[in-house]
Amino acid sequence: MKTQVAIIGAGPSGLLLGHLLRQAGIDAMILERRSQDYVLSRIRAGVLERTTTGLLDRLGINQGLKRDGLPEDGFNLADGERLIRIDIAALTGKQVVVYGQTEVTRDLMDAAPERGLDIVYEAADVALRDIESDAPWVSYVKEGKEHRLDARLIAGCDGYHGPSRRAIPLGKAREFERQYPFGWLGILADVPPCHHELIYANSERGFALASMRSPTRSRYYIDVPMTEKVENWSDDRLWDELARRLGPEAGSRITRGPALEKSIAPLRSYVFDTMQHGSLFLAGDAAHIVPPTGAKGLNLAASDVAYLSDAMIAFFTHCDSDALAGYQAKALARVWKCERFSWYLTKLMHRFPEDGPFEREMQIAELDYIASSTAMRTAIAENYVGLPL
Ligand code: FAS
Ligand code: PHB
Repeated sequence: MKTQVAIIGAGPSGLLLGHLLRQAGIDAMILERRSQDYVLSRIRAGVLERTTTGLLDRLGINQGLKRDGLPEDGFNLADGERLIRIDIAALTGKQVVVYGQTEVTRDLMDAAPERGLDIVYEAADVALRDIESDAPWVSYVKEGKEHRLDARLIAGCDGYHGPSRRAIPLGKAREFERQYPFGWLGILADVPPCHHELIYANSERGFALASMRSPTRSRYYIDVPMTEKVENWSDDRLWDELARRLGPEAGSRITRGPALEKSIAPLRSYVFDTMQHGSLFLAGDAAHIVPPTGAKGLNLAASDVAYLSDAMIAFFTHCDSDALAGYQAKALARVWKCERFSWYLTKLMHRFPEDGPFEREMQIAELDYIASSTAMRTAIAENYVGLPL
């Protein structure tokens, strides 16, 4: 089989890239290791920047977004009893939209057949070949049979654990990593949210986040030590802990219900500073990971794809190799800014076991400054709504 761009991974970055290339008349094929249902069973991000919703609008794959997306004018930082509101609409003129990654992924998958975007699910043993040549190819096994897909370019959109990044010789890249001593225990439940906007809370007992998916479906998180096991947390124990950490006001408004999903996600900052190697291009979690505190994971994957699709379209339609060569620098510049913002909010809103009273006073002083300074809230708002491409 032959295509112009072989895409590894049917997560948000692979699907968005596939659709943008198809819209420009460029052939693309996606190889996904898991089944469609498995990919859709993941509960991940929930906040979309304007750059991400802009891509869905550009593709015309925005019916669900328009129907069910919740535009948000602000979000809140809770520090004990104090609630500091970041009025993103007033400070930046922009909003974010709450619309689940699961819904985005489903909309992109559903639109694929009618737009001629081929997705091979349950493609096992994907291996990248001759990536340093102009004729790279990918081998994979489907229903026990070996297959070969020839392409002009390969896009590694296979997440942190995928094969694409590992296909790049380590000597060609630098790795930057910060592991955090805690993970996020999340719960999804069909209960109304305790507040109409997101609340990030830094409490004596630790971090909590009150988020939502719809007026009747909520998503909450607390931080737990990385050694923690989800089975140690009954729904009741988690609801009790959320009420304590979100404070008397928001905590008292929590509606409890059975968990639809409960899982622990590790927190990590990671950058692999080579996003092109020969004919292989990395995008999304395959090249970088941010802690979810800044709601940047999915949005950074989308901005990579905005840059990469433009470069690939210029290459295939105008033989513009410079556009391809320019992808990495553009993407990495935005990656590092989002890494900084996600690390900054994580430092501000979590209690680190190694921190002492001085570090805590630093958090309090920082929150005091945010509460008193429009300039500081504007800086946070600009980063939260999404930096321009
Ligand atoms: P993805 O990981 O989404 O997609 C990669 C795809 O490649 C997957 O479908 C995978 O099955 C496939 N793949 C892997 N290996 C393969 C192989 N060998 N062959 C073929 N296919 C292969 N962000 C937030 O903003 N808020 C959150 O709350 C949040 N929670 C998260 C929780 C978890 C557990 C994780 C891992 C991430 C979370 N994120 C969150 C970040 C998340 O949104 C990611 O940034 C986003 O999924 C990145 O999208 P992709 O780059 O497409 O990678
Ligand atoms: C979510 O709704 O899942 C969510 C929202 C904001 C974050 C992280 C996760 O920062």
